[in-house]
Amino acid sequence: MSIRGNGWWAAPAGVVAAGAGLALAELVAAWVDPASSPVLGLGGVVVDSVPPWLKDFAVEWFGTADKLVLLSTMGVVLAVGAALSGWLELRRPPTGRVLLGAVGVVMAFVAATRPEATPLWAVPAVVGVGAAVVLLRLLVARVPAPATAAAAPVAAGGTGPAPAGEADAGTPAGTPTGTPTDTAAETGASRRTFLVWAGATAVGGVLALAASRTLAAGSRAVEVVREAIRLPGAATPAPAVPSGADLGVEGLTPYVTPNPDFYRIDTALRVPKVDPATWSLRVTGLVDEPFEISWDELLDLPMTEHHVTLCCVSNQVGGDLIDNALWLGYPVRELLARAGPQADADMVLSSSVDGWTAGTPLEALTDPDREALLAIGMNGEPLPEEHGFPARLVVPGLYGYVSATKWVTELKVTRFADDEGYWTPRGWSARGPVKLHSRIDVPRPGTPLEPGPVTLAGVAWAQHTGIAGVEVRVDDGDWMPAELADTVGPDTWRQWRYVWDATAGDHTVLVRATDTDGQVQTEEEAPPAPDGATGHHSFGLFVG
Ligand SMILES: Nc1nc2c(c(=O)[nH]1)N[C@H]1C(S)=C(S)[C@@H](COP(=O)(O)O)O[C@H]1N2
Ligand SMILES: [Mo]
Repeated sequence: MSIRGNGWWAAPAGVVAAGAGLALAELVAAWVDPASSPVLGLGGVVVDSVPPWLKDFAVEWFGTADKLVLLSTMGVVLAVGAALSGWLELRRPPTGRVLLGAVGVVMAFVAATRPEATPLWAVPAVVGVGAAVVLLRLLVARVPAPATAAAAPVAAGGTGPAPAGEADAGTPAGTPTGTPTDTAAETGASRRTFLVWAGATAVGGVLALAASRTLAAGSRAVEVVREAIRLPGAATPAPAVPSGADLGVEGLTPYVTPNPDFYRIDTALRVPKVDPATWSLRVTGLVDEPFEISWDELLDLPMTEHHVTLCCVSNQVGGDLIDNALWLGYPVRELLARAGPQADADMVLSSSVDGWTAGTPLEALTDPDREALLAIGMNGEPLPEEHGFPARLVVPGLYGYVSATKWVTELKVTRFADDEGYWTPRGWSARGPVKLHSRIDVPRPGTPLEPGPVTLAGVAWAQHTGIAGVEVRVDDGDWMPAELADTVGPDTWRQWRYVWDATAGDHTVLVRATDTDGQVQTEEEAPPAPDGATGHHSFGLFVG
């Protein structure tokens, strides 16, 4: 064991070595497959193992930034581990290298066992961490000795060859150095040597990362392909949105959500890049005639357009993980009819290119009165990449986690008894019909209000059943009927408005909806897991 220094330089040496190695891994991954990045692979495993309460917490606190938070946290953990490996390598070689190597083995295993992986996906981790191990040795060997320790002889019987850094500094291992002046000069020289090596490694890492980004930008080609797509017109167009669907209240959520504002939820740390030219959808499982359909074949089919409000099961009471769009697609029931589901089937397990799956009741997909679509268009343009380009499922009335598979490539006809979607073994219900709900958007809590007429407004939804009424209550008053906006049909949310004659003081406002079956939204509070939150959206307002 060498007793050089106190680890001050060894820790950054570890970080630089590991960082450069991971940057090299990114470069190799950009060439193998951008999704084979060991960091993304590790992140994917973390995402896949998150318990429901933590997922809820992350979505609630960080919203769509939850992935950024995850990747930053991973970065910090990896940096601490790398620093530790540097320190260990200095104190007890080769434990630092062993630690890095062990992490590398885990990363290679994880990358190669991702749902969409090929064995080749282990290569970036192996190359990157292999490089990190070598760099760690090279850098730690050049860690400058502190002025005091430099004068002390290295313990006899030290393991391994003399670290190269000592040779560079012109001090043979184990030889006591000369005068204090010599020592200072040598320490300065060895520090320079170390900084040159560490700096060169860091620069190499940055260059590798930059090169990997440039290579990955090649996959922007998919965006170019997307922009060139001219969507076919709808054989069955959607009814026009009535002008009364938008009440025009300032601050109220628009009836149709513009694509850039549409909420995004998925487990993908990197948006899958799917080229329509290589995309196809397979219909398999318990069917008489399994088949596969290409992008060009799909585009030739008669398309249907339909407004559907998509909602996430993780949505909290009053939450905004819900939006409405006009979808263009081919009815899933036609695809299923062509395959011919067998009598004992009751579920369709749809899968995405990234291995994510949803289990949807077969009857919801074959129902002639429910426009379950294999969607290719969203609000008049091809699906945005983050919303499933080139094709996804949209099923009115079901939460996204059991229906809305993005980047979909397979519909496997099966049984609930035999298969389960991604979220079911993670604490979420196998079936997820959307729950009746309503939300107050205007005014926002904390808005200064004056006594007199105050407009309360929001949205209410009961997808595929339809909203029949919305009522508002202030404090302990009666439930007062709100004005309902128009809608194209039961599959979308509806705006509502109520003009409240506000009096000075503190008040609590509540909202509840009634669906067209006469069911009244329950006040009973339930968390999102396992099958959707319930309770009245309510908050305090001060009028003064
Ligand atoms: N491939 C894939 N599709 C997915 C998911 C996912 O994680 N991966 N999440 C689902 C969930 S939970 C929801 S709520 C909707 C959200 O769709 P959006 O991101 O277009 O709003 O997509 C669904 N489709
Ligand atoms: Mo969701």
